[in-house]
Amino acid sequence: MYLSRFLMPTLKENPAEAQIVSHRYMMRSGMIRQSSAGIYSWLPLGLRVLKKIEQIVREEQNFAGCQELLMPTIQPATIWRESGRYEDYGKEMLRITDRHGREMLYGPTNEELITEIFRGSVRTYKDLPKLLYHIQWKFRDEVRPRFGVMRGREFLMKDTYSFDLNFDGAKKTYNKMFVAYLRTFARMGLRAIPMAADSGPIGGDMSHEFLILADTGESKVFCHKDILSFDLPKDNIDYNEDFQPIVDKWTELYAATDEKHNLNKESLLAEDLVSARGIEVGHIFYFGTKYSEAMNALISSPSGQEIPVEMGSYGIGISRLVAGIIEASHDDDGIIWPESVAPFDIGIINLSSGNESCDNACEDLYFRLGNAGLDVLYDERDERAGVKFANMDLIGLPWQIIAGPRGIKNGVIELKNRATGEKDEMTLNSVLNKFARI
Ligand code: 5CA
Repeated sequence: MYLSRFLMPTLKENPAEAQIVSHRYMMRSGMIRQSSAGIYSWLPLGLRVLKKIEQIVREEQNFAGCQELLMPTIQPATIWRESGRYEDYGKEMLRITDRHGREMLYGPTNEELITEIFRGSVRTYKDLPKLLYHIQWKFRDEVRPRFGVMRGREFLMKDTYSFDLNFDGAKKTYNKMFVAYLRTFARMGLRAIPMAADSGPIGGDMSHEFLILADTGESKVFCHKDILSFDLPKDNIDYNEDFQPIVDKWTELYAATDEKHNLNKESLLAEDLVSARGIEVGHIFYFGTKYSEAMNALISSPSGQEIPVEMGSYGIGISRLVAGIIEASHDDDGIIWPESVAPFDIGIINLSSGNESCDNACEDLYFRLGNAGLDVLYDERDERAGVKFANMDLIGLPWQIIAGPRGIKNGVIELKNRATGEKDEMTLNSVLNKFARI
């Protein structure tokens, strides 16, 4: 992509309304644009990151044995009346009436709709377990939407729903998702800590939130300091394994959000207790037969009895993660994207646009890297070097190729690593060799 053609309305100054660093950098780099309170358009740069995160989540869900489907954003009120949540959900639910006077709503979550799909399609324990998920926009009319996409009203969520014959099966599924979540966040360069949490309006009695620690996080959290250095599940994982030992390891040391915090732990753990702030990037729930009983989602058991199916749900805040990753990875100059979610792999800065040999060398690199399957953003604008450097640092691509007339005369460019700031002089060919292999 040529930068001059790319819609990336950068800002030099921090927007007054942006109180935390991720919101400031997302606005300043032109990733998003507010449409109304808590509702955003995703401009090309922001959408690229959103899609990368979505794809990592999708790959990990598929690998764990989940199947993707897609439910609508608009749901009928009738199914929410069946579960009893229509009134309970209160003002957070956006209610809509269609032209026939039918009550509809913009889904804040999908337990009812998936239960309705399940009861219409699965009747016997022989078809269990089932793990179904979708990646879809949600709407919650939050009292205080804030911090940009961190707490939006409209936001993108991955929500998985599980169906099992009995508690044992449901617990195995819960453990599987627990491990899948550790892996998913690790692929984005994040250490998300599972913590005992309140289940709120989703319900149920077993629930963990996954939080990344950040001073700007909205949740107050407490945990044993050793959890912060636990190894993440290994790369080659077998989802038929029993994950109870991994889950036990992560849950036996104390870790809780504010609502679940046990004050006695403060004196008990003393020096070992870390109290910090965190961003909730995922939340998993086991709620047994709460929805299947209310909505009559029955399956025939091995003994021939009709019993309500055991369920759980598992959410990841995909749009919130974009901001969460920035909170975890930035410096004073801008964002530092982990390679796995970066909007482009490499940025090329042409320090002397219009200089024939510089232009030719940059174009050549641009197309050859592109042909090798890399996503490249090429700054060929007629701008001052300082502006180009500042923009490239702000948008945080992992690698920058800096090409000036003096170097090009000798066949070399400078390769800068955004995270470390290290710069290496390299020949054009060695740059190609380095990246054609990633
Ligand atoms: N149905 C369940 C799980 S599938 C559910 O709705 N869980 S949730 O309420 O905890 O939401 C799942 C995730 O969505 C949260 O962990 C959080 O990362 C994200 N999320 C929730 N509310 C917002 C919001 N207002 N803005 C951005 N992300 C949000």
